[in-house]
Amino acid sequence: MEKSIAHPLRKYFRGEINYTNCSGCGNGIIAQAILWAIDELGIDFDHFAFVSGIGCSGWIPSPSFNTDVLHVTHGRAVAFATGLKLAAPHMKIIICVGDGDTSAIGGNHFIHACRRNIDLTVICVNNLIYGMTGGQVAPSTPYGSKTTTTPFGNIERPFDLSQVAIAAGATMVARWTTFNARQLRKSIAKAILHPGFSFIEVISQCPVQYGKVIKKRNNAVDMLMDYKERSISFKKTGELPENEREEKILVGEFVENRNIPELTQEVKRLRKEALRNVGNRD
Ligand SMILES: Cc1ncc(C[n+]2csc(CCOP(=O)(O)OP(=O)(O)O)c2C)c(N)n1
Ligand code: SF4
Ligand SMILES: [Mg+2]
Repeated sequence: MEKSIAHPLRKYFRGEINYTNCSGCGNGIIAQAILWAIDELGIDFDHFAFVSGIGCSGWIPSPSFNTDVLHVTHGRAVAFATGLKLAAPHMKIIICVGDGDTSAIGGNHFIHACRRNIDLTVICVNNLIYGMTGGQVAPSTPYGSKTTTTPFGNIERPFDLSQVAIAAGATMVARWTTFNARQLRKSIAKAILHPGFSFIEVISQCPVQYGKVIKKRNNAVDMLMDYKERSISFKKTGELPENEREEKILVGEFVENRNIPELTQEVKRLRKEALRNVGNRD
């Protein structure tokens, strides 16, 4: 008799698993990395809440993950998550957002959350483009790229999103590509336990929209092989000749600092102090 074996991550999904991503999209690798990290940590899934932006990356947890998932307006995922964390500080909150959501419309929310060191984990799916809306230029799109809105080539220099997070004060920052799935999973687990704002940037293939830009349309394997060849630990960049550095994708855990006060703890402390002061007034 044929036996059916359930996938070990099946328990984290509600009902039918119904992903709308194009085939070959990096979002599936990232969904697995998140769920494997949670599985390894052994924390009850009910203690997690996910907040999604608008964009293909927003559909990683929404509506499939079988816990609280807020799928909110474009650019506002970090703002919603900030409110949620302040109202329910015991929850582990993971935000799934695109590069456009993070650094264009949501740029201000993003940098201020970094500065506040609020205990949130951002998984930023950096496919270097607006995937969902048809392949428009994003603040992360490489210089010179011909996208639907830059048909003669992008004349703006891109943000290095991890460096923006570091400069704005995020206390844990890591970057991997979807080729580095194992390292990604480990960093996500670390980020979930990190008592402060953690930012995980994942360079991820969008074979359909970004594939058009680099002429590898629908070829996810070529894109993954490209990540394999071009990614290098940021600790080794000194060993590279200068003319080779630009081509490389620097990966690794850039920052981990546990000595900065976390925002919800600061609010708790302040509240206690305020109540004590009220009590001492008369
Ligand atoms: C307020 C608002 N502005 C614009 C849009 C249109 N819009 C939806 S997703 C998106 C960009 C998606 O790019 P990104 O955040 O990188 O996510 P991806 O699809 O690449 O994962 C835009 C401009 C919107 N839905 N709401
Ligand atoms: S458009 Fe790109 S990012 Fe969006 S689902 Fe398709 S492959 Fe993935
Ligand atoms: Mg994108």
